[in-house]
Amino acid sequence: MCGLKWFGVAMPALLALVWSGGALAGATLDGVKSRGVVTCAANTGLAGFGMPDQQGDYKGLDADTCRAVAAAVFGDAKKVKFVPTTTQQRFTVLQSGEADILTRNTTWTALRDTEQGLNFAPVTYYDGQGFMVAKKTGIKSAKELDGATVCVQPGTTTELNLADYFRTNHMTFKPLVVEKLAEVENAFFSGRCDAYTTDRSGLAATRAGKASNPDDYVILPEIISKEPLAPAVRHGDDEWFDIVKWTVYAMIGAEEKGITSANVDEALKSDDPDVKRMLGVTPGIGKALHLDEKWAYNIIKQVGNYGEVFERNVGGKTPLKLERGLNALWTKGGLMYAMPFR
Ligand SMILES: N[C@@H](CCC(=O)N[C@@H](CS)C(=O)NCC(=O)O)C(=O)O
Repeated sequence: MCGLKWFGVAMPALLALVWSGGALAGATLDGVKSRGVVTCAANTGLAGFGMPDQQGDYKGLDADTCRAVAAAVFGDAKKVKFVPTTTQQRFTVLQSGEADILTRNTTWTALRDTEQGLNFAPVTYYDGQGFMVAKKTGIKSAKELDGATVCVQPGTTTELNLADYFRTNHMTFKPLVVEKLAEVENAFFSGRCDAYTTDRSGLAATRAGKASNPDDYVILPEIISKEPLAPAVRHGDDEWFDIVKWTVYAMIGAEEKGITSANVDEALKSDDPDVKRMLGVTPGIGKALHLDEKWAYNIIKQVGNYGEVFERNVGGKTPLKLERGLNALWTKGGLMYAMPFR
């Protein structure tokens, strides 16, 4: 039998149209508006990406992505709420609807993008996994780690890549798996593991923020994986997915056009048709996203372009001192590239 029919559409097909993968199409923006905040699943201890300061105000590149979405939706980057999550909880918090976006140094992988029901917005930080050791060990390469005890957090790509790397290189290791970041860091700094492994940005954050003397630790040269870190939303709500996607493109696109938080008002007078469409001087994109035409203007004015966000949180003048590298614009040898504003 063909089951229930409604206006000629088979019921299961209709349900699949409206309800796919856990999110009601269009429901997220409505929910965000009625709550008056964009809720983001956040990291609680990763300097430069997501971490509350002493006032409890979340700081970092991921936190700023959340603020940028709030600027796009409400014209007010402060209308955000952060839900603290661990590596393991982050997906459930998004899936259950407790958060509208996952902004928590999360790697875009095939199974997360499919089976786990996530849709990834553009990458906000191209990373790769590395190892950190104490300088006094004299270890210069990951190839010298045969037989080492390695500290790692569960529920991460890190744990999986670690096993792949040692197996591929015919080496053995003893994993010391610790769920809480502070505890895994303590285990490493107190010498319970020979090496600590995670995304290289995370190693830089831990070394800068938690080591009693950062110079006593070295990050080994090997990059053993690709870790494209990107914001994610639930499957099934294209409207919300578009908003988060184009928020990231607005930040990258603004940097491509040389538009900053400081000169965006000047840029409103630009003759460049792309800039006019991006800033809503020529209307259309805002309406298409179901947002105010000033959506991108508000992001740039209140949060900044991608380069500003990068430098403020993780760049050369911050304790992390990360170089742009792969995160430079495509015009400068990197991978950051905004889709056309038309
Ligand atoms: N990018 C990797 C790793 C993400 C991850 O959770 N990294 C750790 C180490 S940098 C972390 O953020 N820990 C913070 C915490 O557990 O509070 C993934 O998506 O699985």
